[in-house]
Amino acid sequence: MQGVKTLSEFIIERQDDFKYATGELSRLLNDIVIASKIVNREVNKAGLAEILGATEQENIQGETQQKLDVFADEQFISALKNGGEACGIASEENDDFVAFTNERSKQGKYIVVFDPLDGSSNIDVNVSIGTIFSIYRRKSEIGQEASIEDFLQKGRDQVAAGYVIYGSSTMLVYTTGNGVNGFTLDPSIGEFCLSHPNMECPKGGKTYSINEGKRREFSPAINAYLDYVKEDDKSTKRPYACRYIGSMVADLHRNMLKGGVFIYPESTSSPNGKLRLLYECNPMSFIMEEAGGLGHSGKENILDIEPTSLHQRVPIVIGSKNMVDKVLSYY
Ligand code: AHM
Ligand code: MG
Repeated sequence: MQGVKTLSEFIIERQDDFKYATGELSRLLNDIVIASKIVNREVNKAGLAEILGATEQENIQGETQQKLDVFADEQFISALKNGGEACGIASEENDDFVAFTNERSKQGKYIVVFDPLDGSSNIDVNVSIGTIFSIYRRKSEIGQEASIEDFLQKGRDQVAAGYVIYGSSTMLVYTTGNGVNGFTLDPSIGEFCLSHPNMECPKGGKTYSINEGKRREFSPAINAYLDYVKEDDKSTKRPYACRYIGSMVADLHRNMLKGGVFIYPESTSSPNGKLRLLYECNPMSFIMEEAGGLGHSGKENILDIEPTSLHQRVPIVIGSKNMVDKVLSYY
């Protein structure tokens, strides 16, 4: 029987694939892994915590119980701050970026941006949620505090990106630009183990994911595509199946394994869509592209967009390459 390969072993083994390899990126990834294990533990008992917290809002230490997304945010920030490899972070939960002021962190070469708990409206109903992260080399001088230019980098400049899906099992999927690998958490040993080496997104599929309830607000192009997916045509496996979890990580993870397209388009009430360029669209597009898929805004490749603000939103069409191309053909 072949032994398991843990994520920590894999990260060290692949360290040399990375052009700036000095071990810091490996340590940074390990900090993220530790935070995600802690978040996983809390996510798994979220329902229970609510039952226990129902009569009293304070926990045993007298601390007010926090919302899980705030808890997750704090876990990632403290793991990255204590790790000392990142000079700062930006997250969906914070209005501004956080520059770490301790001396060790100021020497850090990287910044991390993340969505600590994506799909958080699914927490209360026990449906899969996720964490998304993205790592860049800093632009500001080493030894100084992180500045805004460190965070407003194109997705193309990411050095690593990944997601964690807290589903029926917990998985971590990441890339450093040399393919995509997936690891499943074995709760009995508390380790992520390599379960999905060299993940490739199928070029085509028969699933589309979109919040179709908003159809009347979508452009004629998206509406034309939504007519197309419902037509009867055996040769192209239509009509397609619609699957929409409302958790980007879970929808994209399924499409990554089975093929499919995920669309969060512009609409009359949200001209830039809903999803954030830095925390959601860039990391997911980097992973998808590394797996042979594509992420596109309808105007340009997501990874080529020059960000202008931290919480910038962007419409997105992402997933199997041929399916994304088909959607774009209607624009
Ligand atoms: P969140 O970061 O506030 O959780 O929002 C992001 C989520 C995505 O995971 C999901 O694809 C989308 O919002 C669903 O939005 P909607 O309910 O508008 O379809
Ligand atoms: Mg989100």
